[in-house]
Amino acid sequence: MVSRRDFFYGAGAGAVALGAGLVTRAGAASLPEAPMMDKAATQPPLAPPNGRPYNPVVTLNGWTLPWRMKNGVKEFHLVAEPVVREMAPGMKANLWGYNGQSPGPTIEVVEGDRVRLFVTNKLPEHTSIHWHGQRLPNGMDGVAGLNQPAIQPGKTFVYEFIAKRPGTFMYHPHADEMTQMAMGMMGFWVTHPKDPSLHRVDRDFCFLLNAYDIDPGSFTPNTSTMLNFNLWTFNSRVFPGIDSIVCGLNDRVRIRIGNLTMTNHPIHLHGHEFVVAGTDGGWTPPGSRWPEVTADIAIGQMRAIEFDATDLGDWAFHCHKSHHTMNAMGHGLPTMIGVDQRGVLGKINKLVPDYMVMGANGGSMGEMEMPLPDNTLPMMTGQGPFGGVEMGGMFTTVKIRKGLARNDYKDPGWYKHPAGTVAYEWKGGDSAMPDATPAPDAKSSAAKPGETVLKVRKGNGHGGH
Ligand SMILES: [Cu+2]
Repeated sequence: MVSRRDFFYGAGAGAVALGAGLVTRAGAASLPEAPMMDKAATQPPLAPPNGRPYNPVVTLNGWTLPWRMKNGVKEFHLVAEPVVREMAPGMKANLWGYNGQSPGPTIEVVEGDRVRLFVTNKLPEHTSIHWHGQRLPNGMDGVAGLNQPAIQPGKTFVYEFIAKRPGTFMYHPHADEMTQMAMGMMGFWVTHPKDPSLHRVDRDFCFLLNAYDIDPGSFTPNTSTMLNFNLWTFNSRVFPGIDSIVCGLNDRVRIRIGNLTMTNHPIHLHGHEFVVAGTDGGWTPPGSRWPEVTADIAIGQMRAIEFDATDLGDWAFHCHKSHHTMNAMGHGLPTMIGVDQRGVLGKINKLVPDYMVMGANGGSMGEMEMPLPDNTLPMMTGQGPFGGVEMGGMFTTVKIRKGLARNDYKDPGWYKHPAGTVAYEWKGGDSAMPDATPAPDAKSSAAKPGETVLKVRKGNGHGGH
């Protein structure tokens, strides 16, 4: 009998063929290191230290998993384990994830790479990993029971395949799936084209859409929830804990989004049109693209949207379902608009402590000073330069600035609006903006009345195949 330590580290004879997916003892002797991450902040892109060149992605509030090259094979080590994820300052959640965080690290490889992934299970139950969207041998597809035995606690399995198709992918368990996805087990995968001049953009971001049901004041998701999630997240973060997407003026920007929630999300960008340049199945042919400002991302889908960052500012970027831009406590409240409820809250609170009523003039709960249980975020929150943003959940900003260095992803602070370009209170008299003068930052890309501008992608290599 082999002890766990021997199983992981013991060298020796008796190597078994890898095809069955089990670690051989010889293989286990050289298990690659499993880097861990202890921060929820967006990490800088990982420039490939070896292997073939590519233009790395930036994972929003995430990171890319380093690898080692072994005889030309890219080896990664994922550890499935319980993690504590900060969802926003002031709230932490007990989740399950990989290598210290949920979601797990992004895996980046190049089309044609031979990839070997060691997966160690430190969860209290069995798991597996399905490589969502990949072309691979059937026995590497990761459906426990169907394609492989489940990975039992304490065991390490090996997956090995060639990353055949460039594009946008995800990974997640295919074992006790409802529980494990509800606990945050998922990650992003990008296979870059082998010709790095293809599909080239200036900034390439990615994140997953995920959702949790965590009762206010508690730390652990309710894993039996099927629809009524109360925290709608980008990479297991909620606004105002989601980092901004920082872009240089006139950069070509790609944002890759994968949806591992149980509902669809119409993702909306302000101030710019984009095209869907990639889907689950690969790059879209350029002739099939049309401009839009909202892309609905269905359950299990990936979308890569692209746009030219032509207009300076802090542009909202969010799910358009309004209850998905709210944090917990947003459900089950009656509409109180127009109801005179002076004194009602006090009376109700004698019967139901912590009961909250909606304002008579609308929601405006961002401004309400409610005592919240520990480890609970306000429902609609976030301070902007002009006051409360009154958002939560799936909301962030695309910040477009002049003169950013190519690899500068630091938050530049709030946009400083040129004089005369901010909506203002009318107090009589003439407009503060001279008539018929374009705003100083407006590029001449605007359509004349009656004219439709269809933005054609600029530059080389955006053309797909
Ligand atoms: Cu949504």
